[in-house]
Amino acid sequence: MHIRIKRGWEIPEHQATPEQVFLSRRTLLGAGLGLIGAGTLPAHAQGTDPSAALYPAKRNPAFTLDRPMTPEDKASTVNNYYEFGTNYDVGRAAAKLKTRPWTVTLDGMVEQPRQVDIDTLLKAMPLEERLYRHRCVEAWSMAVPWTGFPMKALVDYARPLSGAKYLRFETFLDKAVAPGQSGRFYPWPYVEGVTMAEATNDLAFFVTGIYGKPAPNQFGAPLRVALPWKYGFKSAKAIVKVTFTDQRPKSFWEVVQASEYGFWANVNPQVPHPRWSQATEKDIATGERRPTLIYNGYGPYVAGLYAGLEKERLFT
Ligand SMILES: Nc1nc2c(c(=O)[nH]1)N[C@H]1C(S)=C(S)[C@@H](COP(=O)(O)O)O[C@H]1N2
Ligand SMILES: [Mo]
Repeated sequence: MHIRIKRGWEIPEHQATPEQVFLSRRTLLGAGLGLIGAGTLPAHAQGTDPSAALYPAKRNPAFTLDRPMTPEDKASTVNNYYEFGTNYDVGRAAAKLKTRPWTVTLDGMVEQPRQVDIDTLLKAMPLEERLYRHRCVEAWSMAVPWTGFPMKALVDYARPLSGAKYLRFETFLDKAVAPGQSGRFYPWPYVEGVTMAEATNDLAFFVTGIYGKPAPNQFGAPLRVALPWKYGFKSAKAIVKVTFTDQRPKSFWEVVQASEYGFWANVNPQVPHPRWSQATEKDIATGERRPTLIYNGYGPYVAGLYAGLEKERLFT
């Protein structure tokens, strides 16, 4: 039986948060909380980011939200980035990462392995803005305007061979700049991966910016992944290499604790983490709890990707 489910863009207009409401909420929140200072200024704020002129990119209206956008000051001060510390306040530490020059290697099962400078890549990719929800496996969530390009555009650019089944993402490795990478317990560098079918789905996105500007370092500049139907740990930051392979990549958290963090990691409120429930999530801006949605609300786009894979641990 075919059940027609409403897509994200079919949400009635009155349920979307208009920009003005967002802006006034932000002012209120800012006034109420006493904003945290800018700290170390990232490259874009100093006007030194060579990609600054590419922003803001045109918003793709297909991707709408069912909740208010998270104010910039909140999203910028609640981040997960173990390379720079295990708390959520990593902005200052992450600002030390030099994001220029930055080379991205595209290798493995491709017609011709190559290395591309981030600014060359940015000019070759169709930049757009998308409003996406983000759901961390630790049961917090936000909703932000990412700028970036469809993952499919990079797949086409890389020209994979027909035998390639997965993309493997690798984060930079530099202990001198990232104190967390000296911790021997962890299998650095951070690695993540998706299937080719997932990567070429409409929702899979590479992020280069946020809030209409190049992304500050704590968000994973200059290149990170956004897979909004999966738990946040799948969205690797500061990527230096994308490898096309026929072997399923073993991701960072899977190596650390496979019983808790698997390859698929699709959001599902009915499948608890071994140590906590996933039924609800906490909004990082308001502290409000709301019910978690299957595939983080993106089921109409992605549920079909998993047909025939029911025996896999799709939700861990
Ligand atoms: N390289 C790297 N990527 C990472 C992480 C990390 O520690 N290192 N944390 C992940 C987790 S658990 C989450 S929830 C998101 C957080 O993204 P945000 O800080 O932009 O909200 O980044 C993901 N990507
Ligand atoms: Mo997370």
